[in-house]
Amino acid sequence: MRHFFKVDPAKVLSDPEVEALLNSDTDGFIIGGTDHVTAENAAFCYERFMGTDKALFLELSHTQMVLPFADQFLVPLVLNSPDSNFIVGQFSEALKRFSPHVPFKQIQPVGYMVLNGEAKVAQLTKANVALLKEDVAAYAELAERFLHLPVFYLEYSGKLGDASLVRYVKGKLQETELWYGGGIRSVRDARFMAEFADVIVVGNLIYENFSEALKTAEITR
Ligand code: 1GP
Repeated sequence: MRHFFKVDPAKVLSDPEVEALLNSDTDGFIIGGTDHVTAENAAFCYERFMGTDKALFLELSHTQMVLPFADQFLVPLVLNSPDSNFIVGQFSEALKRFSPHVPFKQIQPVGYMVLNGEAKVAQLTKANVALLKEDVAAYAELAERFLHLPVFYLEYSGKLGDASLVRYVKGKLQETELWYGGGIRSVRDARFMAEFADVIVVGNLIYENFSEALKTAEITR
């Protein structure tokens, strides 16, 4: 099991906080957010973490965020959005624009399941969150067996999800990694979700309770 911090370019972190995150037990950082993310704040944020020897991903929620000096990109395909723009549309537009200079080896597509209907990302993508565990498992199989995606991400941003769903979905995947993110507000929550997910992602807790956020990374020890 691995642990990543999701760092929002639109939110403020002091230099000592960045230092503490870099020195924490986390396995890596995802730079990304839903609101107010611009090329400028994404670049500023990414550069503060660039010296790390941990994993460092730039999550592209829109194409203006492409930074030429970034190394590893995550491209979220929101599989349960009815709007194909959030699945492949905006990225095919980007390929048209940037081809033939697209560093495909540095890009990981991520099959996203947006599951908290109250989250901004759910509203933006109009994700269908009224899903049974069998529906989510079918998306997981689609992600692994049909689309061959390296990562399937259960995204509950802002709310702790259903651990029995995480376990059920994990049982359907063999090669595709299962990432879980959303609502982890304590070490206890982190352990709870880490039992079944290959990766847990801690976001808002960084800005709400910094010392507890750091402690969630200690579960990797
Ligand atoms: C967001 O899943 C992550 O993509 C983290 O969610 O901010 O609720 O921790 P939280």
